[in-house]
Amino acid sequence: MSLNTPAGAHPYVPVLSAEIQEALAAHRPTVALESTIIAHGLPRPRNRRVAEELEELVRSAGAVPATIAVLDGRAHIGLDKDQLERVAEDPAMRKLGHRDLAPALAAGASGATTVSATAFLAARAGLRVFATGGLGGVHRDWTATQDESADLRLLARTDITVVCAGVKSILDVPATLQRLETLGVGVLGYGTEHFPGFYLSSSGEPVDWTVRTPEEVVEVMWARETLGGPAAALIVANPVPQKDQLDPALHDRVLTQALDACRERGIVGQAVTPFLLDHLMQHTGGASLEANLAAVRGNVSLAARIAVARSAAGH
Ligand code: PSU
Ligand code: MN
Repeated sequence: MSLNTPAGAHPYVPVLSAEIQEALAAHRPTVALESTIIAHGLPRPRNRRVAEELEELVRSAGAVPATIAVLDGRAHIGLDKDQLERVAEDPAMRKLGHRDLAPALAAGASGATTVSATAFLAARAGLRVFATGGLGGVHRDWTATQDESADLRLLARTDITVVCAGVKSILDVPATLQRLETLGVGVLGYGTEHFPGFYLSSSGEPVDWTVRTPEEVVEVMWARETLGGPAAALIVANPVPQKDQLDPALHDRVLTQALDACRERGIVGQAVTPFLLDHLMQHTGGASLEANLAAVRGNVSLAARIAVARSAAGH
């Protein structure tokens, strides 16, 4: 599949930055980064600095970053400085899951991409490693609302390695792990026998497989590619370092309040996740934000090391 976008290419074909095109052609390491965390998951103006910092982390590890977003009806894989700034600052940026991509392109709209939209666009462009904070998943009140992030189903159909700090702890973690098993999405604990808890180093739930180095992750990716079979993502669940985690007692107390506030205000759909993340930040004196950032930084660095190890291994 060719994704080069020569002049005159159809505007619905994703645009790869020149740097990403060159890196892919030369089999140099690349890392996809999502933009919803920038536009809707972090407060302004810090979000812009974080967006730049994450790209810098990838570069300093020897890989090429590709932040992914939709701008004026075109899907971009790899943003320049002005485009990245726009994602962080433009209040008109919508939140786009995979299903929103076609309507957004057709309408000429702009939006940040969630894990589902980013993973899809990244894999389509030939990127194999993707870093985010925490995945979406099954919400705690699923039986009443049926709210399950589209991230899960998309990852069940997409060949990509996603480095994350587990799923957001605002979710029903055991139910989400169960869904991942049903959907055939592989889960590796990175340096841990427990699934991470996003703001917390551990969710308390066990994982079946543990790896300890980027090379071991690459070996699993290689084994999957060689085996073949239906497409599915591989999750590398990388815990936030214990020294950077949110105090578990504070986490549990504030999360209960946040979930109550969400229900009382009748917040539903796409607004739920940004509301809960923001509520936690406000009511932990910013501590949840620091834990979130520590998790994202760790994931981005690890993703870059995996991408570099994969290139070095020649696959
Ligand atoms: N990780 C973070 N912050 C975020 C998200 C992930 O640290 O804001 C975003 C991702 O884009 C993820 C989305 O795909 O939250 C899930 O939203 P929902 O539950 O509405 O599917
Ligand atoms: Mn949802």
